[in-house]
Amino acid sequence: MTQIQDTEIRNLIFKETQRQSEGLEMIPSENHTSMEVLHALGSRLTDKYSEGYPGMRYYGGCEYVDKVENLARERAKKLFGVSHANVQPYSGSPANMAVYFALADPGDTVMGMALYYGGHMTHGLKVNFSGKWFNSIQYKTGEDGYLNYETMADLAAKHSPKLIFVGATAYPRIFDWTKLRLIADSVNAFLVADISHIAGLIVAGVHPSPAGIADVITTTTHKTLRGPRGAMILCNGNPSNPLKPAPRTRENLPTLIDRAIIPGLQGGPHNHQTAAIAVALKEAGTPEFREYGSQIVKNAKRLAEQLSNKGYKLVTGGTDNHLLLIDLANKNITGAEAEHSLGQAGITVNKNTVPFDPRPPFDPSGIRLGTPALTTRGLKEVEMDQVADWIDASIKHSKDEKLLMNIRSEIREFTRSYPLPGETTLS
Ligand code: DSN
Repeated sequence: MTQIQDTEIRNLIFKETQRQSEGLEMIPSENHTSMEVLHALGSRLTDKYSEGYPGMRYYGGCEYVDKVENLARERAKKLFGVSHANVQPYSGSPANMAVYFALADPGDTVMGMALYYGGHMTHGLKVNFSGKWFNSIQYKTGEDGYLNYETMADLAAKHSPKLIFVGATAYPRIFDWTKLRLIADSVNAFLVADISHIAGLIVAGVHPSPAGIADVITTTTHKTLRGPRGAMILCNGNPSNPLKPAPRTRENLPTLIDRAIIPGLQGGPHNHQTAAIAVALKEAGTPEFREYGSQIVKNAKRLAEQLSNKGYKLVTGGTDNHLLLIDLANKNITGAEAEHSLGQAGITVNKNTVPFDPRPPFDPSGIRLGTPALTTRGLKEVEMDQVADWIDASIKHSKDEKLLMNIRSEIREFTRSYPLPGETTLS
């Protein structure tokens, strides 16, 4: 394990590793990175300041971090099929903030998917910067849980947003980028695709890519893409000197984005994070990763089928991607209670609102769960049947602590056959 001499922290790292190893991590935005990614994160690159961009830094000694960042940028461009990549955003929210900063002014009208219908805070939630600093128009799903493109088009026509954010944290279906482009074009808005949840699926070819359709793509790097915590902003256009301001045109997107990150919002890039992103991007370019992405979806579909057969009400009736959103209203249990009992059994999920949820966000009706991390450990469809049985039993018998402990033991035994990446033994 770790060489850290600080025993308090070392023990906590050990405990967390053990928790992950002996349980089933099913929060759909989480994953298990490779040891190569972890090694890059724990490297001396963390010591280096390098404000600016490769070849244009405000600090000396950047000859190697320049090469690291260039490698990350080149790999991102190739993998996603775009001409420009900024790999410096510290994480997803700062990446999205940079896009607003680049393409809109405070007070401008922007449009995004409501958090409680599957969107993200930075897509215009009233208490987030995106809803406080901008005139945020929020679209919802229809009663069936699907995005309704006609309603979105009407909303855009009515409000003429300057930019439209599309992307989700709890939407189990495919995005139709072409329809979304038409909506954005109808009001001359920039279209921003936040693919944080589905980036790995896009790379694997099991979800359509917005590259060449959306104006800007943002993504975190630690979800289905299976890299370190971090984010990227991708676009096309002609980069010019990021030290000089540029008019807001599509041609200038690279410069607008780069200037929004620095000097607009951030200081020194996290070079250890950039190196780990580069490593993850190389891994994501392999045939094994394509196989992985495709298996994530197969596993999610199988789990959806099994849980539906057991009477669970899945939002939209199933899934096209890596996640399931379950409305527990018919199961006489709240999302928070289910999160708790599943946690006791060793299955980590999160409580989540469902569309038109009658309950409040902190005590919602549903749970959100997904297959990226389990698929990394090598679980396939047949194992999803067992996982569905454990989920069902833990929800049905949520008050039976003895049963939950028995399931926990079964899961602990089961997971010994599915080690975390690089894990041989815990002791
Ligand atoms: N926290 C992320 C998620 O769980 O989906 C979104 O930022």
